[in-house]
Amino acid sequence: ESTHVVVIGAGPAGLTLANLLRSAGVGCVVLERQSRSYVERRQRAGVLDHASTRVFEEWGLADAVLAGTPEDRAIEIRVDGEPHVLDLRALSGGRTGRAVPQQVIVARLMAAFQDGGGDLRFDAGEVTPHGIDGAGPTVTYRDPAGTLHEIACDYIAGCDGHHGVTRASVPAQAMTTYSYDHGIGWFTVLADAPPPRLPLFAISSHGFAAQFPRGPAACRLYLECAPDDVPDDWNDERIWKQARLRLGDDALPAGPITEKGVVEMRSFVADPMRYGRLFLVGDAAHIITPMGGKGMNLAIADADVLARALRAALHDGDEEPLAAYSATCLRKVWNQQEFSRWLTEMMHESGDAALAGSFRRQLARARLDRLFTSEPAARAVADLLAGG
Ligand code: RFL
Repeated sequence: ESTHVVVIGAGPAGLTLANLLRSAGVGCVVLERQSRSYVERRQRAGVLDHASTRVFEEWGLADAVLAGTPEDRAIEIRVDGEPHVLDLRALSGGRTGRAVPQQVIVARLMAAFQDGGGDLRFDAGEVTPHGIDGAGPTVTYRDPAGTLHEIACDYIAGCDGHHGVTRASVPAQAMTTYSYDHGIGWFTVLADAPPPRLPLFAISSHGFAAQFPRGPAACRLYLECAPDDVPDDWNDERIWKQARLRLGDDALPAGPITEKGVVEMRSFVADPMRYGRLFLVGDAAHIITPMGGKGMNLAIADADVLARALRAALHDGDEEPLAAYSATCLRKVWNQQEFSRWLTEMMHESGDAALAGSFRRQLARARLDRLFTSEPAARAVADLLAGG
């Protein structure tokens, strides 16, 4: 069996890439370790930034992916209970994104790919790339019946997330990795409780909190916590009490909590995002904290760059864009890492003086205040949220 590209992993990176390759007329097979229902149920991100919406529009996938999804037009930053609204639509010159849960995007991308005859194989065990530094790589995997398969290909796309098999198959000396622990914890819950009117960031001396819509009837809460907290430290009563306190809203409606966990507030970047005929895409190459909402969007941006480069290589024999793939993606990755770190520092230090000391708290408050009093400063944030 052979194809042009084997895509390993069916998250946002792999499914976006697979759809774009289909649009480009490049054959591919997608191998996913998990079952279809597991992939469809995995809830994480909730915002497609403007740059991601442009990717789907430019590749003719706007109807399939974006139809009916609400505009992400503004955010609220609540400081000690006082609301400040940033009108992202006005500040970015209309470059808004869409508020849409990750699992909705994943389900739509899966449907679009398979409706068009795409080859997507779930429950693929022991997926292993071979010969990535040679001219003819292969990928082996075991199907649920236990049969071993081998697919020969021109290129392999590693879209298998942070703990996948592809980055691990690159020799350590061939890649520089950067890792950063932000020194804080975020406890997160998904709840079937009314979402806030706007994505809400709240700053107070009680600690940072955020509440984001996840569709019309659910929300995600993030609550700053100790980095070594475990989910059992947070029962429902503590969750809603802290949410009300930090959001400055005694009447915040509660609802059944459907998922809880502690987010690792860690960043990671691998450079280069390529080894031989293997290209790393999305979380396989880099992770970023949820602050700023860029993880899924960087995965989609990488997929766009790679699809264009593979089309040029396979259709036109032009390898230049593939040679530039890593540098092109990493410029955006580092820009967004900086933005995410900047937001994290500002939003945490302006609340909690214990975190960085009283002098830095005043600096963080000045940075925040600048967003509400200087239009150029607010525009810079809206521009970064739009995704460049
Ligand atoms: P994914 O989504 O992890 O998908 C990887 C896929 O590869 C499969 N896989 C394998 N398949 C075959 N063989 C193997 N050996 C395999 N190993 C793994 C996995 O089963 C999976 O299907 O990576 P991808 O596609 O790069 O997409 C990245 C995004 O999912 C991720 O960046 C975001 O979810 C991050 N993230 C957020 N991003 C945002 O843009 N905005 C947000 O608000 C946001 N919030 C979040 C988040 C991530 C979170 N968690 C759980 C880490 C909130 C949370 C809580």
